Amino acid sequence: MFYSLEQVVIFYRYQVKFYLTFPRPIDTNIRMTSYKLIYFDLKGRGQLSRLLFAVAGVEYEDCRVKFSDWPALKPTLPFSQMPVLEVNGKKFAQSLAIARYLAEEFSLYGDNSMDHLEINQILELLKDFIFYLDKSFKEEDKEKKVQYMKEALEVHSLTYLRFFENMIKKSTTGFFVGSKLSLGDLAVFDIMDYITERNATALDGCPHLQTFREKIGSIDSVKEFMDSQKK
Ligand SMILES: N[C@@H](CCC(=O)N[C@@H](CS)C(=O)NCC(=O)O)C(=O)O
Repeated sequence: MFYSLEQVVIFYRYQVKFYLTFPRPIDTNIRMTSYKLIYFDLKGRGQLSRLLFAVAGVEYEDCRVKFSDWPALKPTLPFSQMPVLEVNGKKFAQSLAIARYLAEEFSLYGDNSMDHLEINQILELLKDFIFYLDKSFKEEDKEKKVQYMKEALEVHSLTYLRFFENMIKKSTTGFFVGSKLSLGDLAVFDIMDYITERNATALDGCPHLQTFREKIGSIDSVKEFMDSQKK
């Protein structure tokens, strides 16, 4: 069956009029992603993800577990450790995997695979440093525990801060990767906060990192978040 041009025009006119008169109803099946971050009431390995939520302005449940509730919660988590991120009720673990996922969701993971490589370089460096903190956390002998923490904060931290200082010194944009804020910047900012809270002079030999810290710390969302974390 063939339609005349006139019939086709009438048909489309009618359709346009119909959609203008009866706009499509809002799809009630579209659901916002719900996030719940589960971690101790500490900065530690959970803080980078909290910072990502704050910078992205995305709502989430910041579930802070009391030490007294931990033994009961531990066996219910994927790898019996925190942080854990629940996405629409499904649980995921490993702090850096969570941070990467959130950064990707919030467009804070750079623009291409080269940016990802540069960001991951920073995250892996961070992991290498955290090894020394973990050495202290896992030690049961009290004297050794204190000694390992001292070494982590006063010796090893300086090595890693120096790496970051050299990287940011070469940056022409003031950011670690590309020309905009990314997970790489937030990861370095977060570890600097952790270290300087425990070793106030750690950044003394790192003028570029100090400038970087001021720059990131003065971003409204970061400043508001950091102020909210002071106890
Ligand atoms: N590689 C894991 C390590 C997780 C981890 O060591 N979590 C610690 C807190 S920072 C924990 O859950 N400790 C309590 C326990 O193991 O019972 C990650 O990055 O998430």
